[in-house]
Amino acid sequence: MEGVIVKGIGGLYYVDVNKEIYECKARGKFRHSGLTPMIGDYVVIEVDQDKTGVINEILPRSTELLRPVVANVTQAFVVFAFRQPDLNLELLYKFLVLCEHSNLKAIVCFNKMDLAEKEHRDIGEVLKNAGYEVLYLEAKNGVGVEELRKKIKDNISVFCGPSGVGKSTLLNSFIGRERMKTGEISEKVKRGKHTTRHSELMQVEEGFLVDTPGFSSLELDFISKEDLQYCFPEFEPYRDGCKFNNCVHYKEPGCLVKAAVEEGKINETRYKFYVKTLEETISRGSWK
Ligand SMILES: Nc1nc2c(ncn2[C@@H]2O[C@H](COP(=O)(O)OP(=O)(O)OP(=O)(O)O)[C@@H](O)[C@H]2O)c(=O)[nH]1
Ligand SMILES: [Mg+2]
Ligand SMILES: [Zn+2]
Repeated sequence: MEGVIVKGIGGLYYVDVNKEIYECKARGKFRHSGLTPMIGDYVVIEVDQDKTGVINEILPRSTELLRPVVANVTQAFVVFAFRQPDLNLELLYKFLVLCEHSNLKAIVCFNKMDLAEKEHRDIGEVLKNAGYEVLYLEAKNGVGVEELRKKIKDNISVFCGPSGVGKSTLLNSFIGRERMKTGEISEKVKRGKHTTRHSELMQVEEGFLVDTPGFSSLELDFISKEDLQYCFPEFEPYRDGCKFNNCVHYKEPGCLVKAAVEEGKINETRYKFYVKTLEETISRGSWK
């Protein structure tokens, strides 16, 4: 049978096969080959009558997220607030770079709009112009939640963003009803910050959701100088026209990306963030 690992605790993996859960061990061969099953893995299992079984095969992963450790995530709900906590724009941009680098579709979710001011939406506009989908939400009041719900189907989606922005509130608004029914409300989810100890895939609307704890900082030091530009989707229409084909859109002459910044086609703050990140990469040296 084929299923997806929804939870892993102490060497046991819980595999969902059409909404039935099987408790499985991993074959020893995985340990020897250094391949560890991750939640999100699509696996082939062999089961006994009592619904326990073994994982025989791990199917190739489309993506591998490391914080939290989840395989095959297809999209990220990047949740931020403008107030409580105040928006850390640089951190938001870093999350978006990480999503691009990890091959995840990012959906920017500005939550707590009940506390935001009108001008704050200008930041959302910048991101829309860069090619991102942007949603405005009030998780506490259920505003915008239905729109987000529509995006769950057929995806493994991860909620990420800083602490206190409302990730768990959003997730709970999706799982609440279904969990209530079976009387197994996850305390781990409710405790917010402590969710991650054992991450879990939660099935909602024919898709899976994963909560994560809030991050207050993010290092992008694993992205090379050459790769960084590909994490900025708004550079795409221009980069092939640069004078040098190895242009990183920094100090090179004949750079169409820089020209687009000067013409106001690419947002200057976004470009400045790119340059700052690039300079950090360069100063770390070329061995990375
Ligand atoms: N004003 C307002 N408060 C909200 C909204 N959504 C959630 N909150 C509150 O924000 C607080 C933090 O929410 P959580 O869902 O725990 O935040 P989190 O992102 O999961 O935080 P961590 O687990 O620490 O990363 C809670 O007190 C929520 O009730 C909203 O739309 N407006
Ligand atoms: Mg939380
Ligand atoms: Zn260039």
